[in-house]
Amino acid sequence: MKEEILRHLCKSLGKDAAHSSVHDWRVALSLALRDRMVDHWFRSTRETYETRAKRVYYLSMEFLIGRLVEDMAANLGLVEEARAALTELGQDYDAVVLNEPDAALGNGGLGRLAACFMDLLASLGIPAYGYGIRYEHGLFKQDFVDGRQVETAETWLTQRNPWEFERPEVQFRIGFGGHVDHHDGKAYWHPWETVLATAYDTPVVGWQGKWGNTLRLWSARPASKFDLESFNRGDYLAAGRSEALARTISRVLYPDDTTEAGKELRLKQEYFFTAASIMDLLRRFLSDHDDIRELPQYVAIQLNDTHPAIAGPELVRLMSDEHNLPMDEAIELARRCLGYTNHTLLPEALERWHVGLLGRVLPRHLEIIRAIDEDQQARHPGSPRILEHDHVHMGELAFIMAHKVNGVSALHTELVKSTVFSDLHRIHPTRIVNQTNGITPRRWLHTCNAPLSNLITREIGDGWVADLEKLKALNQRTGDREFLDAFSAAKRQNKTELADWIAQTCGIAVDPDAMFDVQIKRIHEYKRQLMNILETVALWNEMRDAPDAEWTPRVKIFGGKAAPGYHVAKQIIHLINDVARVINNDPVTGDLLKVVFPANYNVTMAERLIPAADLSEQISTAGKEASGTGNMKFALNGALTIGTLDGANVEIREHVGSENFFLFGLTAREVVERRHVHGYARAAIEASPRLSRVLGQIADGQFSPEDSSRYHGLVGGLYDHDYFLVTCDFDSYFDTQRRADQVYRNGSNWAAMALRNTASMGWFSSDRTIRGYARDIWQVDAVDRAGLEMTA
Ligand code: Z2T
Repeated sequence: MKEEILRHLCKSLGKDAAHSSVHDWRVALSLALRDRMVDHWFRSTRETYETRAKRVYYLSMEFLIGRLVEDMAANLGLVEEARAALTELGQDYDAVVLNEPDAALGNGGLGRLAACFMDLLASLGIPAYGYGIRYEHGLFKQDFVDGRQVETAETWLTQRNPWEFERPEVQFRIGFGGHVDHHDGKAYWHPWETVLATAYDTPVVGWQGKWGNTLRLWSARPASKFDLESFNRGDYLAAGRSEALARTISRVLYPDDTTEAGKELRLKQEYFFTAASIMDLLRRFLSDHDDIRELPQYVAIQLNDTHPAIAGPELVRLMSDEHNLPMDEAIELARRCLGYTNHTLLPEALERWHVGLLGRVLPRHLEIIRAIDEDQQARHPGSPRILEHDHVHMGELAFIMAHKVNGVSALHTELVKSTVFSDLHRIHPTRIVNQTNGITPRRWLHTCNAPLSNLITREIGDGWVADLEKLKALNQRTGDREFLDAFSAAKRQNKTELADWIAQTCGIAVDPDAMFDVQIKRIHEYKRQLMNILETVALWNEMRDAPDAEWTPRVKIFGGKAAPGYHVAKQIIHLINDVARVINNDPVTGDLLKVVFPANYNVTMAERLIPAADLSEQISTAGKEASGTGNMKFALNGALTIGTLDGANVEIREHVGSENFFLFGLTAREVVERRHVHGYARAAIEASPRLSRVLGQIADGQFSPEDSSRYHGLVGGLYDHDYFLVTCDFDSYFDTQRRADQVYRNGSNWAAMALRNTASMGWFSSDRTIRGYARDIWQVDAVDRAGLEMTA
């Protein structure tokens, strides 16, 4: 390893060890690790080719990967070797690892899920490709200026990316606009502008390095040959168009998570990567099959939300316009290849495109979408329409073009059936299935939490890393004082390290013995960070009223970004920072209460915070969070959850036991009913002196003395239209927090409950999730080349 690192430093980077920076060492280490992946990777590709195995294609606008060095080293079993090599070379391994920028090609849960799935597909030996966009700029960087969020461009590619292989020979021409000619019963699309999609491949090797898949990300280039022709013809504008579009199309990730952007460039991004991926997989299929009718036996395409839903019409277009299949046969064939995952019920997130816009950008696809709509009407008269009120509804399109549609938690899937897609569900009663989300135990316990991971391995061996259900054996230790002490000591070590980091980055001293209470996720009204900060103020009030009472010291930790155009979310960030400033400087409460909000929450920060958390905040309005996956990461790392009956919380609570979960709040059904009660918010506030007091303080400017009306709008909104029922759940949330305080003060009971959480989370491994997709949707075998035990 040492020699390989030195060789790359010298031969690949052209650097002399004596004059190398931590960046150079990091890139050299990455290249040395990448070398070790390549053989596994080739072998996998060859085997798939030789056995003509069915391939899975996971199409996703987002892959929220984070750092790769440690993950790759861990999967290859080379962490200790790499550490030793760098140490011998006089370098600090941890500093080298920390030098890597996060690949932040995603907004939140949806993109992180795609990244976890890539790990699992490789570990289970399923031949698979992830397809997405190689954004030049990932999710924006967040700073706080006077407590306000300020965004700047993220620049992960300014340094070289050692993981990827550029594939200049893999190129597809992607057309936009223009017109369609029809003659002799055939359609000919003449695009107005064209860009080239070129591929960058990152090998993804699974646990124990036995199998490798490819993450292929597309980058846009000007279609230069085309340019030159136009240029020579004197059509300078056409030449410039391709340049301009190519420069923007893979430039930046849209920063909205669950609100639809609806912009032309976004539609072009969606078509760009989807079309390139479909052309690529068809080319691969046709290189060793003659009959396109066999496609569904060899190809499963999964659509990660509706962002790649244009895959349906694109497949139909290629099969009918280029391979001369009749339209209805093309539709049926495409359907047998496609699966669609729905990730949200929020109406503002459901993608719809104005027909004018879609017809302008993709004229042939609009014709095909009309044909699909008619085909559906002919077969199922009265079916919901794809085209309605001058809009193309991508949810309906994806549903109709997929043979399976899945939700991401049990509750979410039931709501998909009974709300957004109730009519389509009646027509296609077996199409909707559930696949509850999961997380990779490699990154989210083994690699991010060494103290706990080592303890578990000492106790039950290391089989749990590949088969997380093995953690169940820890349930026998919940009465074992000595083990519980060791379990608490691991948590305590993580908390000490986090406390040091908080001191360094935020300049706030926190007590590692206080309860670390963490809410990290995108800032959104439905996730109710607002309720959390209101509860913080209420607790502060009561601590000040009786400073000598028996309090459980708390550190309230927040992390998360707001979409740049989401005004209310940005106000919530500002409020949290304003409250933090006041509370953290209050000598009366001192160490009893601190509020910490480090800027620029990302995957790397999650890997620090989650292992150190005592309490996990999963407090969304019931019925709104499709699943959540952070909730799983916390419970796996031995945090107790305070949460509502929402998303996967429901299933987590069933697995860990209701006595080991702090439940509060209205149910999804009660939420819907409560909204019908006239003046429910005002009534709830008036019934709660505690909440009234807090809202009064905030509205009066007690936390914003320089601008006393700053939160009039935010507070007024709660009185007038508290759509997410912060006011209705506030009291039960506050009371449940105090119950958590009590249990925490009795430390041994807390540790036993936390251990039950860790021991019971095996089912939430993405092993189980991916096996579910393989069995119910893709019809492929999980071959278990990593030696995992087959349980499904
Ligand atoms: C996202 O992260 C999620 C849903 C979206 O709907 C978009 C984005 Cl970027 C379009 C999240 C859900 O909010 C979350 O509950 C879920 O756990 C996650 O997707 C993965 O399924």
